Amino acid sequence: MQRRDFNEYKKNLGNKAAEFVKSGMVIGLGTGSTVYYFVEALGKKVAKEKLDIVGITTSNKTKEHASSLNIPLKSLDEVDSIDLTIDGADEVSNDFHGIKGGGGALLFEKLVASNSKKTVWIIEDSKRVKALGKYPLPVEVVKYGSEKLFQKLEKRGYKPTWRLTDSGNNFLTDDDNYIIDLHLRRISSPHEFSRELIGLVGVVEHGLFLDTVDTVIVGSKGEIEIID
Ligand code: ABF
Repeated sequence: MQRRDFNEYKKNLGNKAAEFVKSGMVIGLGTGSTVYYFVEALGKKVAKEKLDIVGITTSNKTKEHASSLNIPLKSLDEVDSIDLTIDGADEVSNDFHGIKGGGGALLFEKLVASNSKKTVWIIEDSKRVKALGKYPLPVEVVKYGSEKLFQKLEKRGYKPTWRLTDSGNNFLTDDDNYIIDLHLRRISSPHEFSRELIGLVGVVEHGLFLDTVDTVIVGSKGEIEIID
């Protein structure tokens, strides 16, 4: 698919998601290349319609982008709750569970999502899967003892790899933690696996977003499908 078409899909998805935003709302602003277009559309809507909204960001990257568009922002603890969060995802299964964190923002994304009345994911059709796991599962870990944790994951057969920057250093999240990606191919019992991972000392959070999303907006070949 031409890169231009791909970005066209993302733009359509971003514009469609912006239609969900009403004045007076507190909006969770996700992270990723599709959400980028939602934030662009939201910035235009705020300016054109003098929309009275507050954004709660999920990453420094989104914070910089939203600030550059004069979208009013607050931190999560400055609001009572979030009315609507728009975010991306890396994989979405038929039963509406997801893998997120390809962009490294999973912790703040899950914090924002877990404080949102409604969560909407905007994804390109190729992200839809029967079962989760083909996409490497991001696990955010504290630095101290992370080598030991890596070895533990290796012993359990989870095929861990360190998330690295282009220069080969450990990728650091906005919360200054490391990310280990697990190459599982298929996660047969996501809820059980979620409990196992979160039970490991040193794991801060992982990219399994279970029972989280309310609506998925899917873009493909110029069509937009809204699945509730
Ligand atoms: C974000 O959206 C991340 O969790 C995920 O990596 C990213 C994927 O979206 P896109 O493909 O639009 O960049 O929420």
